Amino acid sequence: MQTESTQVAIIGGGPSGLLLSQLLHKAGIDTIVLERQTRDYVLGRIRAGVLETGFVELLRKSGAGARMDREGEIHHGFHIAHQGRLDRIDLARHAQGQTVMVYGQTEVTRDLYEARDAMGGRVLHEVQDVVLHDLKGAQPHVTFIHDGAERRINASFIVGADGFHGVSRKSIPADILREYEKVYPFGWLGILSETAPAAPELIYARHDRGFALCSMRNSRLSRYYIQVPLSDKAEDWSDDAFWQELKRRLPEAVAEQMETGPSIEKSIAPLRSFVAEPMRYGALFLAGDAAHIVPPTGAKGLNLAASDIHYLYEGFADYFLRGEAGGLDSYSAKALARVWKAERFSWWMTSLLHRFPDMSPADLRLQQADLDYLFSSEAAQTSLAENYVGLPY
Ligand code: RFL
Ligand code: PHB
Repeated sequence: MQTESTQVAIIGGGPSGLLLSQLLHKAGIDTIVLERQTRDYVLGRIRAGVLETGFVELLRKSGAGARMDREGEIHHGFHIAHQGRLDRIDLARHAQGQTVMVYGQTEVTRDLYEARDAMGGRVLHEVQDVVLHDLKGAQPHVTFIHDGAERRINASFIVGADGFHGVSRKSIPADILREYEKVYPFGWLGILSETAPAAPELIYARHDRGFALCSMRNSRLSRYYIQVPLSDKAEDWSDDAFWQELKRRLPEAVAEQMETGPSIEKSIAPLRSFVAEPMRYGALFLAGDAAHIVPPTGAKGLNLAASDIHYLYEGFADYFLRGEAGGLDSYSAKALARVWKAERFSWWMTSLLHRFPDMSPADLRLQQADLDYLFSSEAAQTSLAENYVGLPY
């Protein structure tokens, strides 16, 4: 069997794995990334669109931030539509000048792949049957099939950045791993269309018919979502039906002047809160969606992956460059402390804005009161803003 060695073997070539690989390479630490899909498949997934300052800084530090700085859009606030009103959260004012960057995950991933190519980084695509071995032993290693041949990589450490459905988390023994999960009784139907965004800033809408979101990728590419029952299928929603339902959930002034057009992507994502603890087992470290999932309402999924990668990068740099293991030893506790706060925020924002099927009249009035309180209290807006721009690492 062909065997090679590296300092850090990374399972998963999504944003978490690529960002870590790129940062470590720049610090002189060797990595190999193993990705199950083709590069085109990874780049075909339409996901997150809002980046926190921490993510933006990490991407710049990795050397892959130039196009984001040219093409990304800085947003100073966003809107919440409710009870016929359109209220604004002023991020810059309530979060001490902090803002968010609107730049799609697809573009981030493309930029990271190009940066990996430019540095001669090793990313193996279409690997199959990845198995993690000897995580608590003397020679941690990974075996897999690539180009029809069985291969082995010995590594000092293995990072599981292989998303929610990956193998890494499942390699932690069941008596060690604790999983916490909350599944929501609805999903988001999302479309991408080559139309001008409905408004210059994002609009999150709470409506009796269900939640809606107007987002964007750039001045000619819009991303819209509507809350739908889990039993719905994307292919059963025509573009016309989507636009009609979206408009019903938005303030009239927004709906009336909105540009519509054919969708170029349409999919349904379920909503879930999930955390796996601990995030380290021997030589294995979990990062990003492999360890936690949030419902997308606060735009935290990709941003949480970035804070994991920041802590891991610092830990590996301390270990390999300075001989100190403290950063790696405290990784799980440090990452989880931030993860749970983002879980809380995403759950709260989801609860604030969605129509749950079992809501009683009392629940509805409480939800309205939560929104009324938010826009009557500077303290409540500050709390929302500081979470939305991202809690400090
Ligand atoms: P990813 O992006 O899932 O990447 C993991 C990679 O690992 C590969 N893989 C394997 N490779 C080798 N061997 C195996 N056995 C493997 N199993 C899996 C996969 O092919 C994949 O390439 O995880 P990562 O890097 O941690 O990044 C996390 C983000 O992708 C995620 O948090 C966000 O996209 C979440 N998310 C959203 N976040 C937002 O902030 N805003 C959004 O609008 C938003 N929309 C979404 C989303 C996640 C979705 N998923 C996971 C279904 C919409 C969807 C549909
Ligand atoms: C998106 O643009 O895809 C997006 C933006 C904000 C969210 C979720 C998704 O909260």
